Amino acid sequence: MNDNFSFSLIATDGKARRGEISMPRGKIRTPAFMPVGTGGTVKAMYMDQVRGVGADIILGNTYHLMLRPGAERVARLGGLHEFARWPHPILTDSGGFQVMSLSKLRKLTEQGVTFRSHIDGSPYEMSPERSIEIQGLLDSDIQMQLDECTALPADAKEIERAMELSLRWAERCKTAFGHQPGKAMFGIVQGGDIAPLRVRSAQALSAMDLKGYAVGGLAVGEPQAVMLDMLDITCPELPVEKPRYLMGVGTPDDILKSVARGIDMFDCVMPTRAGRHGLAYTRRGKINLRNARHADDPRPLDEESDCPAARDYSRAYLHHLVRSQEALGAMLLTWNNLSYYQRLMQDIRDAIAAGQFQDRAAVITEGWVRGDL
Ligand code: PRF
Repeated sequence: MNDNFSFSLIATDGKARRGEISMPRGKIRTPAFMPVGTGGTVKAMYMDQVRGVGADIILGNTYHLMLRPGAERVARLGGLHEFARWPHPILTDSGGFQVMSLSKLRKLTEQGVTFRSHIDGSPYEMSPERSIEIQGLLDSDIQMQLDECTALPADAKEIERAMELSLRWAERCKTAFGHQPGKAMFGIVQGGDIAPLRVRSAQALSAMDLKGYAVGGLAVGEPQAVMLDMLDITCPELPVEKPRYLMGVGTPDDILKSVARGIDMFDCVMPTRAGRHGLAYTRRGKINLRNARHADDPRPLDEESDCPAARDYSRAYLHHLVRSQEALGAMLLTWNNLSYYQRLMQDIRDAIAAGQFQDRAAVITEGWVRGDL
């Protein structure tokens, strides 16, 4: 196995890229979808199942883990891989985004952010340096810079201030991270929905020669067309030979359209959260298992799937589990949804390698809208 972090492009099809990240804990086939394992668990899934559906990497959250059980404790217990029993690569988000959306009484300065825990109200400080320190204590393989994400809509001045602050924090994170051969620290492009600010952010980060780049500040309230415009503007400013990660995105449709614009990595709570709310993603679209029309339906979610949750249980049974609020309902639907997402990524990778990405994307999209459920 490779001692270093490296990214290689295997094929391109238009702007879509088929690649591979190689690092000591394993390989990541791209385009990749990272299941969200916020607090050291991909909710309602055993790690064996997460691996079994084809995930090469999962995401963890600095914010949640620093509050509970605490980064120093995780380090004493052997790091997050050992603690959570996931020996493969882990990417951690830096905490800035979660502090802004979850914590109380936040105060943001040049130095960093102070806030109170959403769990017990206790006070915390997080600087760019502390975020990298925590991600190191967790033993994260791909660490993210601390950034400030501006929710949209927002004033241009406010977007610019947060973007420039994020650039200065990127420099500090780069210094704090130092030289760690088998690991990577990614910068995060900000700039809201303002094209010149996106270009400025992407160019300044590119000049820092980081190991990978995320596009942040999207899917935060703007229409999909705006997000796609921002990707059209941002991706050409990023170095071709480095991986590109679109944070917190998205629906299967978002993923197809973002891959078409040159994105390599994704994470989103959608498949796991939807699974806990009775929603199933399938080749033929989304199915709400709460709906009474499924009560007598003996058909599985997808008879052609290789996931047992999709193939071996009737919709009537899944409906019953969801209505009864049984844990197994959340477990089976999460399994189905992550299986669907990973199957989608495999289809995308195969299609790019075969030079048939656009055709394949059209067929996949057609399947959702035909609606022959
Ligand atoms: N920054 C960080 N994490 C994020 C985002 C961001 O902008 C987003 C926005 N979609 C999701 N997660 N650090």
